[in-house]
Amino acid sequence: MEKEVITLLSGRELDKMRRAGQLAAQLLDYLEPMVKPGVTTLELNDAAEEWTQKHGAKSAPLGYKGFPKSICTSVNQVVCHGIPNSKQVLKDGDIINIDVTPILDGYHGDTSKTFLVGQPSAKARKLVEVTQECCRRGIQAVRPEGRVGDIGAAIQEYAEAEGFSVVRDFVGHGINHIFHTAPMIPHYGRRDTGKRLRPGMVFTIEPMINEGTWEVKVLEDGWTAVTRDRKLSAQFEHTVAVTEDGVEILTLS
Ligand code: EYF
Ligand code: CO
Repeated sequence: MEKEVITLLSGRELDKMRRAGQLAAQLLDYLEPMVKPGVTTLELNDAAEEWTQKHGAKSAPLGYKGFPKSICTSVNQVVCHGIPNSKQVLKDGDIINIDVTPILDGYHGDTSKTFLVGQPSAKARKLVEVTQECCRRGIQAVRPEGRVGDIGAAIQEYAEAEGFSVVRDFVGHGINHIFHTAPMIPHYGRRDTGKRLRPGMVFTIEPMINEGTWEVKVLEDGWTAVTRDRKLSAQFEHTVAVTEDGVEILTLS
């Protein structure tokens, strides 16, 4: 089997990733006040595209492997890669993950957040809180000379202890001037297994946590992944860099 190469970024490249990451975080901040009952997912998409262009960047998802829009908008039972649509109107009680990836000066900043629309149920709010904490614990598990399995183990242990499940079919990934590259970062697994983490590695941590089964199904549009049991799913994502003494979150607001 061919050995996969994990790129270690130079200081100059890391600076570009920092700038792209900050732009991605600012884009989510810009969209947040628009997330209200009555807005369509296409309006969110179009606002994101306009803002991205105005800031001298490009939307990585647009046209990526044929994806038709600029951001992913994943509502309720949609796990990821939801396609913005003029007919999809947000309503009180929904949860929506907005996933943005601007490309600035050739480098990608990838981040996502699940927002509450109005007043979702207590169960939905708990799922969103636990998913955010899963992302935080995954990031906290990153250290130089640690291993990829440490990240997944931290996420899986917490999610399952809280009564939720971890999606297996989509994982975090290396990211730099390339949107998706090595290493893969599963959000489940065992400590002290998998590839060694080295300073200069940059990747996403983006746990998708489900209310019911971890199994997903891709709809006939070929993109939209939903929970097999149609129960809720939530996700948070950051782009992070392994440093000499720990981890740096590049997409922190
Ligand atoms: C071929 C895609 C390809 N993939 C990832 C490609 O932000 C993202 N992750 O955090 C992300 C966004 C997009 C993406 C937009 C398009 N793709 C999606 C679904 C299936 C697929 O198979
Ligand atoms: Co993303």
